[in-house]
Amino acid sequence: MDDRTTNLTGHVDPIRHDWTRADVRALFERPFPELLFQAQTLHRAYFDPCEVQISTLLSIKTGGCPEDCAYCPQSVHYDTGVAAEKLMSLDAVLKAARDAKASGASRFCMGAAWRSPKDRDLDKVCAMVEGVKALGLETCVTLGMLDGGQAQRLKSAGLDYYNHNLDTSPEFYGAIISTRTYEDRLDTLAHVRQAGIHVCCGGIVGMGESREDRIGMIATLASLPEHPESVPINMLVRVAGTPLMQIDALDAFEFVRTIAVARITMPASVVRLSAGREDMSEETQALCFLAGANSIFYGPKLLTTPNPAQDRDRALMDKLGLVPRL
Ligand code: SAM
Ligand code: DTB
Ligand code: SF4
Repeated sequence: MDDRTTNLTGHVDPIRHDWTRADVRALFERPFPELLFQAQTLHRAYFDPCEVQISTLLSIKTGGCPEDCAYCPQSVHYDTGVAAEKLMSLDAVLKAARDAKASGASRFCMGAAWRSPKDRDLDKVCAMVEGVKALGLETCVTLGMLDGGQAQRLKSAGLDYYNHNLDTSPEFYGAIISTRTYEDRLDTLAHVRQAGIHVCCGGIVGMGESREDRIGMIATLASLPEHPESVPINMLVRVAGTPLMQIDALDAFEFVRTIAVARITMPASVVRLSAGREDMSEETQALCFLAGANSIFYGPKLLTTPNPAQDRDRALMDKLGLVPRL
């Protein structure tokens, strides 16, 4: 494993994989101006701070999921009004991918509400990956748990990224999901890595977890043998019918802190300001970009819930002088 990365200034910097909870806690406790300065300094060492990577999401298989993730509108365990659908056709997926490319996305992320894919379904997803890649887009899928062979098949189809979130700390995980374990998640991440696919892995905040849980989540991510290339930080979208619908909203500054700590601990990774932007002020989003976020989901829908309209996001990027990363 190569754990050194050349930054934009040409220096070879060590990327740390030994972040303790005490280290991460100390970052969370820094005065806000110091935390943001540190995050910005590292952001600039590895990236152009004006560039934002743009991904578009498509739910290729919606609803009816057997897992009981307490945040998720697609679980069969909760009555959220999301109907179970079949896997989309290849043609419909490619049409959505063409539209996403025309709108300026560089990556197309396909999500399926599965615990893990069946072999027959995986063949169909592999064909989607091949087709989307042929359009000149980067490909990402999130299909639930994978074994080593399944990861290899996706790699052979040309998959660039696999999204599989740790979601929270190991301690809080059981309060959110009972149908799988943290170890299951880590096992899939290892299979994805072993297959040579880039890892997209982050979590959700605002689920009623404590700061210690946010610390535990970031410390786990930043202590993986290789940092995920892409780290989505989601603000919980509170969906009616899910057990987390009544949870108090997380303070916006705590969300910005979480982004900053992800940036500092995983400086060469792309940090995505993911779900939750629909209810976030422009000012909070701007603070997230200042704290080191450099990616968004673009387009009016996430998987099943709303995301800001494209003209709103274009206007925000223009106001801030941000440009899509090509
Ligand atoms: N079923 C697969 C899995 O769980 O890995 C893939 C799809 S799942 C919907 C992808 C991710 O979406 C979850 O890991 C979670 O982090 C995020 N997510 C789901 N519902 C959310 C919500 N209400 N608010 C924020 N993020 C959410
Ligand atoms: C991720 O971290 N966030 C995205 C993507 N990976 C797959 C999903 C957000 C889903 C929000 C709830 C919904 O729209 O259903
Ligand atoms: Fe299923 Fe994924 Fe939703 Fe959990 S997060 S219920 S695994 S779709």
